[in-house]
Amino acid sequence: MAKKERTMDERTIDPASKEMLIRADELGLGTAFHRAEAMPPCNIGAAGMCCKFCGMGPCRLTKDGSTGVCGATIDTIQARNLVRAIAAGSAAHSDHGRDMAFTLKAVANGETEGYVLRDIAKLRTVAAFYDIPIEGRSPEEIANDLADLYIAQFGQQKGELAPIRRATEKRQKLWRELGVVPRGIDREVVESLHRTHMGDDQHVPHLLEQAVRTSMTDGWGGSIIATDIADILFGTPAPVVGQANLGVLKDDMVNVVVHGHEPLLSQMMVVASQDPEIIEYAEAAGAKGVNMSGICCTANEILVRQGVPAAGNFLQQELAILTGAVEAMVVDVQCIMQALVSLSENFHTKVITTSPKVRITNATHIEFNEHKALTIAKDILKVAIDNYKNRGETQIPDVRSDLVPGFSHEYINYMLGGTYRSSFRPLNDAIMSGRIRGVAAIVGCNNPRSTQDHFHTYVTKELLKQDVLVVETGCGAIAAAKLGLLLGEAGLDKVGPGLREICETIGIPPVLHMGSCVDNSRILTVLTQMAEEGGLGDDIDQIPAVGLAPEWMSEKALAIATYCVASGAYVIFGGSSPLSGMPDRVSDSDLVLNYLSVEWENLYGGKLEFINEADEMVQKTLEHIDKKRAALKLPEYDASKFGKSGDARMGELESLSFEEQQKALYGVPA
Ligand code: NFS
Repeated sequence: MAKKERTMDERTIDPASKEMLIRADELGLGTAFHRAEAMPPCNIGAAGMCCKFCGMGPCRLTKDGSTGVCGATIDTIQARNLVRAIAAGSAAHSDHGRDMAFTLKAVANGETEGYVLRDIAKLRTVAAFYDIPIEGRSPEEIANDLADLYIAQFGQQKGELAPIRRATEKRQKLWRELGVVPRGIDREVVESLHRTHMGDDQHVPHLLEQAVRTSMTDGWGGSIIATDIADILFGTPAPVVGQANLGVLKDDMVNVVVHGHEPLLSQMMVVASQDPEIIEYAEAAGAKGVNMSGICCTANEILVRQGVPAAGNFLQQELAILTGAVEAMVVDVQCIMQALVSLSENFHTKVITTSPKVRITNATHIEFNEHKALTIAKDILKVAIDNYKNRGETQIPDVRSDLVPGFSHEYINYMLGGTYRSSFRPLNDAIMSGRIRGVAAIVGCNNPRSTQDHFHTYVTKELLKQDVLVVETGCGAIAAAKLGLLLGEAGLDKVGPGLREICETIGIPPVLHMGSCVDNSRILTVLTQMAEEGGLGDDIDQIPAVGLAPEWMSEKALAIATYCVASGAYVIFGGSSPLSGMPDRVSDSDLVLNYLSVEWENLYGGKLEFINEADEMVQKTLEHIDKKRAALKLPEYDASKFGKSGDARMGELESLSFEEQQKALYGVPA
């Protein structure tokens, strides 16, 4: 494939990103956008046809029927590559959960600095779920037991991962029958690495079964653990006002951007930035204070809880440095580009690594430790403030959007019914009546090989027009935020008539920002509670819902896709397929791709497909939603039935008889 330099419109739809890419060009500096253009992907590896698991290779299988030196077929190689990616993705999310669990244990035992048990109600709810005694016990005692239970999930060797009991009864039974319930988080990840070592598991269905088992250690393991504990320590999200895009950086303040994933340090940095000692220190340096903002999922963690602005999503990490206005970019784990450090050398920005697990050559390392969290957070901020005087010329794009994030599953439950009758009933009823055609979860990354934010926002906008309620997490949520779709009634002119009625009646944006990528566990919880509420079948695979990652790039995304499939969801991935194989392969040799779409649907009721056209993603989503509606015998979606606000319609209905009301609402007499 020849090198191809793209136009600005092909690189990104985001005006702030365009402005910074022009600045990069003017300064002669490269970014991931430029590097992606300069280096087309290897078409053998990208299609999953390369095996480099041993020293006899790498083997490149470019002809139908060819094998690796050991005799491995292309199907085996593709399945092994997928299992390894899922193991890495699950390891990342789960290790995040492990750090949270150890911190909860330390907080419960008074060994930390700066943290408190903030959401005692959630602590009690979660503990009670696992039969941890709560009555007459202090929050610290309960938290200690919950931390022990969660820590034990990682090293457990036999039995079942405890959080899988949060799935529907039917789903748990299915998993047990299929033998895919994870025994322990670390055990499944290790077994995946073992099985994919040279000379081990070579049977595609058997490998893909382990892919499912391993992915569940993420969605029904580490991610649920991470979300629960983040809520307990930092508060369960509820709607809050925030802002997104590079325009949140401030010319007259010390800009500190936190980037990565674990909220442990970023939350403490937010606390420290408001400390009078730090404000005074910043003022003494000539700034008006410290302006905190975030990139990637750590941005989402502090955005959904405190409304701390998001400077951008994955592809904006370098662009933030290009503003010249960032004193420090403080990173922990995951999604951090090595290029940040060399780029920062052209400016005054300090890239500060903080995790014992992640160092980058030539970055400043200030190691984080939860036992001295507040002190370390202040130390880091002082390094940033000291750097303010070194700031050169800046260019901050005047581009930012307001948004209302913070839709935890607890809040969604509450908002639908109020304090005393919180319930998913109104949501289920809205789907059953056809006001809401179905639900789409649009999640995941940016990828410089796609047009940044284009797929996310195109698919989101098209589905909203079709009365599909959209929930989002991760970098997809930040993309929608930048487009103004997360702002209450401001986005409603772009929404179908039935969904609009619901949004107006409840007072919610048409796109609900549910948090970071580990918070996809919240989406599993919402879907489970919808299934348990009744009227939409008795399990996730019957709900008219689809998951999409239109611009995926990370191994974590593949792990998420797989646990969503195992939970019964249809998942669509945009952009490239790591399993596309040979261009002219005939269907019977597309074993792995077919397995993911056909066999997984037979087994789990969910499936994974790779689709690279945005309109096709929309069309397949709607087809699936309508198929599920038909299977539930719900009325066919008909937008013309709706169009007035909930209140206006209720007024009209009052004059009708009960039968007529039922007919008007559900299309059938009672
Ligand atoms: Ni998810 Fe979050 Fe963004 Fe993708 Fe990276 S930040 S964990 S992996 S790029 S959504």
